[in-house]
Amino acid sequence: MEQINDGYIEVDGSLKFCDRSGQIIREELPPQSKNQGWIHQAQLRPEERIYGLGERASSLNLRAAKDEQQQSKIYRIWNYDAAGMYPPGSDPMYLCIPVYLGLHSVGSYLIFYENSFDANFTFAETATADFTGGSLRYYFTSGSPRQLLERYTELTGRAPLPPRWALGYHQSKWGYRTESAVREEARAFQHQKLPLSAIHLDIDCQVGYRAFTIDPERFPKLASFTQELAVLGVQFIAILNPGIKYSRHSNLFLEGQILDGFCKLPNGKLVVAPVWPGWCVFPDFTNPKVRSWWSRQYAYLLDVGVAGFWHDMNEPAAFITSGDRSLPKVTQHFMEGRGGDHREAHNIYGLLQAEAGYESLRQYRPEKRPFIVSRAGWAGLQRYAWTWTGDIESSWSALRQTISTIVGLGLSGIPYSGPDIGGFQGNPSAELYLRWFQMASFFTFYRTHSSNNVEHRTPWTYGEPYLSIIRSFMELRYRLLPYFYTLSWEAAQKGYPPVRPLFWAGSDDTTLWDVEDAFLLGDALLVCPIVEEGGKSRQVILPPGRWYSFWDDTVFEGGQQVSLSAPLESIPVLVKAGSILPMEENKQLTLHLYPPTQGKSFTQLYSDAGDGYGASRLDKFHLLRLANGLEFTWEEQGDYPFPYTSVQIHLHGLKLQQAWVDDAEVTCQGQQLKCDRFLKIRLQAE
Ligand code: NBV
Repeated sequence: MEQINDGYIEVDGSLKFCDRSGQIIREELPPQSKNQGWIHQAQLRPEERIYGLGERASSLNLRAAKDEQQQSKIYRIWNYDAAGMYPPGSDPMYLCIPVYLGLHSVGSYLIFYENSFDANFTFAETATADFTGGSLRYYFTSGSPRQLLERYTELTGRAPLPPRWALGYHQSKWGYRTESAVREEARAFQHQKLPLSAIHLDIDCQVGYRAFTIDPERFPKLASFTQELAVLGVQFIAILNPGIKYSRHSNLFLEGQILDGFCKLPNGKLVVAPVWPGWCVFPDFTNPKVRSWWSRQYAYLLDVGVAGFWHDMNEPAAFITSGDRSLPKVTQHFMEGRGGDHREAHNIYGLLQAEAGYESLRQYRPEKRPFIVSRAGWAGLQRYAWTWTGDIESSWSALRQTISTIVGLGLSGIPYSGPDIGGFQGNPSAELYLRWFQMASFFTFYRTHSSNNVEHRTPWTYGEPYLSIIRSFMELRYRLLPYFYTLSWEAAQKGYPPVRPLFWAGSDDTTLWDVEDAFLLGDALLVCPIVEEGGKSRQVILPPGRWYSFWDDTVFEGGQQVSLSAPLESIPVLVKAGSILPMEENKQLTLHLYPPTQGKSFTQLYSDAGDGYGASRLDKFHLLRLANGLEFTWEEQGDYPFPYTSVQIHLHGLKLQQAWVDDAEVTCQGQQLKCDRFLKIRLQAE
């Protein structure tokens, strides 16, 4: 018996991981070898749920999904381009990670296999990991979901703080071809009085779809254009695919050849496959020299003001009509000097490209934080990039699917992700786009994007009343930025994903284990999207505690199923009692207090300049429930000056009668009071 931190391991051919009291958390069967790989199995308890495996278009609890024969679904770990459209249920996806979280009546644990080979996972009576190669090296940890994510990201890395603008709204379209089209789009946002933080330029801005190009004929003055957009508060994001045109007229091809940096077959010939630019060769990102060469390519685009990059097609994807749609498995890779082939390198290809991109942005623009969105990745992608859920079809079931996919990514260590709002392929109805938009207002990556063969899609495409409702959600998103940004800081510190499953609020509450049509945003907000056409109300099972309607302060007691109304104008959003929700508008900070039912609660607010690596501050708020009201204290920490010109307190749930700021009585305006900075506020309320 081997003592470990939170319990012990028993070795008797099988391996038992126990908690301190001796209860089994996980029981593994002896590993078996199979061809060049191996099979690793563990007993699952009847009630056990499984989450994770990176990006999945499946049920949140991966064990619940069945294939057409009603057998347990097989999840493949092999990054895969769905090529233009995928429906819910599709597998594999673009960003697979061999990590999962198990949750049962004794506790929860996380398993991460440090092996990038192709593998199949199934979760029936046993959890089976069937790897086609590589060694059996894995990490086990048990604890609450919070602890699991903290430890997993201690191992694989945490997402650095993004630039604050990245948490705003992004507009994208496969189809922006010219400077004037992009200018018109940015101005239309202004004209429609809609906030906009970034515009994404897809492959149509390029010359012959080639990486690191932006057509100078169609974007004649790029440096002044990116500047012009920046003045409007809009960042310019450019797409990049890893395939390099196989042509002596391509500088990148010549440079990469001199470096001997492209992937080759065992016979020494270049691997050549069709992608957007035509026949392409593929940089071998497993070679540090290739990564540093690739890194240098971003420099001139950074110099002309490109703010961030969008890595597409990096599974890597090729236009091959069947099979893996990628490079041949025999493709040779440098593998940091030890040599290997595509069977091992495939899943880490996008990750290493993202590393090269991230290092480039750190090196060539050190005063700003990198922003990269990558379609493919593997464990640790969070250190370098955000992701989006690719080419999902435009349907109600796809809207619903998005919730599980994003929550599952978060539980796999990837905190920043979002869908193409409205779906990539197809034309959503006005209602579908609106409901999708409302939901996405609470995801970290907030972007409308759509295919080149569908109608142009913007927040104003469907006219009224949709436009006004969307505007109100966008405005809400921007008011919530202090909250989002603090969640980002928390993700950087602890690895907690901002978007969480409901069981995050109480993992021993079995009724929450399968909730996949609602999610938590941080600890304070519970978001219940409308996932059905015509839906005007919905049910949700509430985690323990008291919850307030964000919209009208209606009180709901947790631990039960409640019915919530959802007119077209809104989706149900609830706030947990004890939360302090920081919201901003015109440099004014409003602290929304939701009293704890009893005792104390604690909230932090993180602020800094929004970009760069300068000073920061933490404002720490304590809320104490008293017999006749509340005591609210404020502690400041850090060097960054307080960024707001005024502070307002808004009390929810109790009728505000009298208030004292640092012992001096102040007048209240209804439920609100204005104040400067303070140490202690006493609120008399019932
Ligand atoms: O670059 C075009 C598209 C892009 O719009 C989409 O977001 C990516 O997921 N890209 C895929 C390549 C072509 C897909 C058919």
